[in-house]
Amino acid sequence: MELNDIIKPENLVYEKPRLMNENPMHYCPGCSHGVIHKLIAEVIADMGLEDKAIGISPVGCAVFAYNYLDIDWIEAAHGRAPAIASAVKRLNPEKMVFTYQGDGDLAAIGTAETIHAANRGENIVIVFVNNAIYGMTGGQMAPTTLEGMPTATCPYGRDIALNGYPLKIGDLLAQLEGTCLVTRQSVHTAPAIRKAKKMLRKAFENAMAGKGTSVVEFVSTCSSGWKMTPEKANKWMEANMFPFYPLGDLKNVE
Ligand SMILES: Cc1ncc(C[n+]2csc(CCOP(=O)(O)OP(=O)(O)O)c2C)c(N)n1
Ligand SMILES: [Mg+2]
Repeated sequence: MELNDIIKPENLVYEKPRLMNENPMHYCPGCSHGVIHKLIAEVIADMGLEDKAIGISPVGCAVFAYNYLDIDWIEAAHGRAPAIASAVKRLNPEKMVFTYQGDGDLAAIGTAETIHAANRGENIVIVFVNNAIYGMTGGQMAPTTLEGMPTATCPYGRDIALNGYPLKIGDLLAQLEGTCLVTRQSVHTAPAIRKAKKMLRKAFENAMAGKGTSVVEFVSTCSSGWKMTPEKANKWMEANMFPFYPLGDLKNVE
């Protein structure tokens, strides 16, 4: 397209991704899940994988992910998405199979499924939304809750002596032979969204090329659970989450 065409008003329309339907989202204002859904919809369409993508949705705030993206989905029991994804991919190797999981789902009740699927090097993508809290059930402490961070079940802040250390499960997964990509991204700014989209595409390509397990962690906010405005939550995330969960690739095998 020529520059003159690009700046015509009819070409400046910001369109919703084709794979996102008209169902109104249930997410709170400022929630990262909606942006991450959008990126997944865009990358699947960009790669022409509309008929090949199978998502495994979690238990957590993203439990209704299947309501918003018009691709095939299976709903997993809490934490079991990587086990289901393993089976679906093995039975349908030509499909692009991904899980979509929160930190409670992936790093608490589903720790075993996550680690063993990644250690087996299943050719799946794990999309991991780390908002450091159990968003859906009212903001309880998650394994990834930061030291000193207040939640409904640790109102005075996470106490290491009592609750243990926050779990850097991304670092742990990067140590496993079966993972080919473990990357930590965020969607709080336009440049971060662009970078995250690139890495999501790389992960989907790895799954189609049979390179092993790819993990895309999104360091995210939860305005409701954190009891902050969306703007304050983004600032708090930059100041507190990023130093502990630094963005970037933890492992990227070419
Ligand atoms: C077997 C089982 N145990 C517990 C629950 C309750 N439960 C629902 S969602 C959830 C935590 C979700 O947190 P997370 O995975 O971080 O997702 P978020 O809502 O923060 O996106 C829990 C404990 C459940 N539904 N099933
Ligand atoms: Mg969570």
